[in-house]
Parts: sequence; C-alpha cells; structure tokens
Amino acid sequence: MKGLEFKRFSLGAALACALVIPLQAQTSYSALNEAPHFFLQEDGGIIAKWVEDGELITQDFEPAQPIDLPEFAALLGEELDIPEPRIYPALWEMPEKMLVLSDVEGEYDSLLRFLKANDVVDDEGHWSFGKGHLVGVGDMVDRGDQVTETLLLFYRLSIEAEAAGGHLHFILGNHEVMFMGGDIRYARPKYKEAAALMGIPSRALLGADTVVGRWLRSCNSIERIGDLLFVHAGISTATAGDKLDIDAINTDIRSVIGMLRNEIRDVDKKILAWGSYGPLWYRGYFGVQVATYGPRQSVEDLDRILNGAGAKRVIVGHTHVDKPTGLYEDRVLAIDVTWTRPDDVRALLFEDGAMVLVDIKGERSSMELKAR
Ligand SMILES: [Mn+2]
Repeated sequence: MKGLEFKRFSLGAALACALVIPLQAQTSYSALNEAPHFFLQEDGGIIAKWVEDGELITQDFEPAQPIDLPEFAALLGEELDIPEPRIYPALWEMPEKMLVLSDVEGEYDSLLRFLKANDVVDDEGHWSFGKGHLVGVGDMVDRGDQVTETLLLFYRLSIEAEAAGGHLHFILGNHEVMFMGGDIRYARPKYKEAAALMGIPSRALLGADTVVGRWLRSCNSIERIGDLLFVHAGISTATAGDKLDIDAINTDIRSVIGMLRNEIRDVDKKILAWGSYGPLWYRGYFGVQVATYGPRQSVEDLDRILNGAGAKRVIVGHTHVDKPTGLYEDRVLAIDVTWTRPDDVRALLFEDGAMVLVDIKGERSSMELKAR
C-alpha cells in the first residue's frame, strides 16, 4: 500500500517540481524494517537478526540464555521459548472447541485482531483458548508485508497452546513450501532485501537452522481432526491413490522442504510438493483452470477418498471464495477468504458439536451444514 501511495505521490511531485520532495518521500517510505529471525548455532546459542530503518541489528544469545528482546515483547512475549522440535501427529480427536482459518498471507495485524476478538488470545496476545485448537490451513506467508510477524505469532502460540492443553495446527500451504524453497515471486521485495542485508539467500530466512524454519518442518500438510480432513488445496485421486496415506504424504513433503521444484530428484515427491494435482495446489473441487488442475472431481471419487481417510468432510483454503462455502453438499468446506479486507474475513468455529462462522468483531453467524 505504502509503495503504491508513494508512486502516485512521487509521479505528481516529479511533474510539479524538482527532486527534493520525491527523495524525502522515498526516505520516509522505503526504510526497511524486518522483524527478528533466530539462527540456531551449533553450540546451542542463538543469533537474532533484524532490520531497523535499513540497518541490520544482530544480537547473540549464549546457550540457555533467555531469548528476550524487549523491543519485540508484544510479538515474542517476554521470553521466546525454543523447545526441541517434534514432528506433530496427523490424527487428532475432535476437541471441544476449534477455530479454523486460512490464507492469512502476511496480514499479521488483522490476524491478531481476529484472534483477540474471538478469545483465542488475550489483550496481550497470549493464548487464552485453553484446551481449544486453532487450525491454520496454509498460506500464512507471501503477499503481505508482515510475514515474519505472522509466523512468529503462530510459532509462539503453538508453544503456549501446548502448555494450556490446547493445540495449534499449522497446515503447510504451497506458499510456505515456495518461500522455504526460495521461490519468492509472491513475497514483498523487503524479504529479499532483508536477507541480502543478513548476507544470506532469501530461503535461508526460513532455513532448517532457524527457529521458525525448523518448526515449519515439523508441521504437516494433511491432518485429520475428528472426522474432518484438513489440507491446503485438496486431495486429487492422483494424491490419494488406492487409499489416502496421510503419514506418507506428510513425510514425503517434509523431506523436500527447502528445495525448489527443479532441485527435487524424486519425481513422486516433486509432484506431491509442487504438482498441480498435489495437496498444496489442486483446484479440482472448484472446476477452475481445468487445463492445469484437471476436471472437477467426481462426487464418487471424493467419497472414496474421504471414506478411505475415515473423514466426512475436507476443509481447504488456497482457492479463493468470498465467504466460507460448502461444496459437494458440504463434503468440502472452502475457506480461503481475503485478509486484506479484514471486515469480510470469516473463520469456522466448531463448538459443542456445532459449527458457526465468526468475524473480526467476534460476532457469530450461522452456516448450517448438511448432515453427513
Ligand atoms: Mn495456496
């Protein structure tokens, strides 16, 4: 937004007068700021790097030294916990309450407002959802200019949720895999610039040796919670094969994170992580761009895949909808709404055996699901 405003302004100014005004404007608009990245060191220490007004700032933490950056306390909490990573399970019991959202795309401010309004976090941004579960169905990165903030919030909440007996499910989307592989076509230029200041390639911002990048590598691409299946884009018959093997798909995608499409030698894994029929890209529930994503999946195939996975419905992001929409008589719930219009965002709240929509004011509206 700011970039666009500047362009409009500077064009007018350049026509009207000399260089002075656009240059001043550029100084105030283009100063680079980037939230901290935490690089794990072999000795157990951590180096934090962030950018303030175009200047790289580095802070070293000794092994076991608390990670406290007062300047970023609102984002990180007073101390950032860094537990040993573990691969998250992919099969879960249905919790008593569960909020499901998708495709935040770096819109951290709206995400935080949304979570506060729906009592997932308190006024200070700490987990207040108790034993509830929060599910993000992918594409939290790219497009927006607060990608790092968004990921750090999810990372911190994953730890706080666990401590409260709840859980945060971060399902990987194609944009997480793209960014981690170094395909940053959809990222703001600031990320490339920040990486350059740190002397690393862009993908190293979420490398396996970073706190957030390591955590993302422990997340799944497909999970089943109760009788609901969660996947970023959808499950094609090519992905499912005879019977959907959730664990194998998670393991295979995990094994090629950090690689670009053309760096992956194993064809099956390449197709899973980057292919248009893969779970992070498929659009076959929607019947759009059929030349790339194939024809609309038949209800018979959909039922066979769901039955094979022990699920009644599948919840997806990735393909845009104006509001959460049930397809195939609510076998598919599509929830990729636009977070750049926060007032239009709706997420799914499952509570007491029912589902409602919630908005950024915390207001609820009904979305009657067809029985399955
Ligand atoms: Mn996507």
